[in-house]
Amino acid sequence: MESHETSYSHPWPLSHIMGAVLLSGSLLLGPVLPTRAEADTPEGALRLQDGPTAAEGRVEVYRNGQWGTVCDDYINVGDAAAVVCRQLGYTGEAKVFGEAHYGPGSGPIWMDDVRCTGTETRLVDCPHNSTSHNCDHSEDVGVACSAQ
Ligand SMILES: [Ca+2]
Ligand SMILES: [Ca+2]
Repeated sequence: MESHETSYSHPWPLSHIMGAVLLSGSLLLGPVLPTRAEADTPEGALRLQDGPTAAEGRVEVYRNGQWGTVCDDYINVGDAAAVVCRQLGYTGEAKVFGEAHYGPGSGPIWMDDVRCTGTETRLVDCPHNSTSHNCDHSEDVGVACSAQ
């Protein structure tokens, strides 16, 4: 594949480890520190945007203080939908869509070449390229979850 494909081979990119350290620090120190609005949103949080119900929509991930999207490259290789829906608390059937099924997002594309195994706790735990991408928002991933 393209040369940048090798850059994701490390399963724990530094930005991810830093995020985990910052997150655990903020959890420990949270009660004594002044809170900002965005401090309530943990690194790696997900939301579903622009779907017909709250349980489906374009997948957006919170990273580096900003919501961004997920590229559809390789998204069908693993069970990314199951990971997304489980992270959001849905336990039923999960479907994934590429090509901006719920419309294109805006802002950063935080994750490319996402290849979940389906057992990850959070989408950001799935192997992926977090340092570069070759996508645009016409490739934004969408997911449909269901409660049962
Ligand atoms: Ca693509
Ligand atoms: Ca790609």
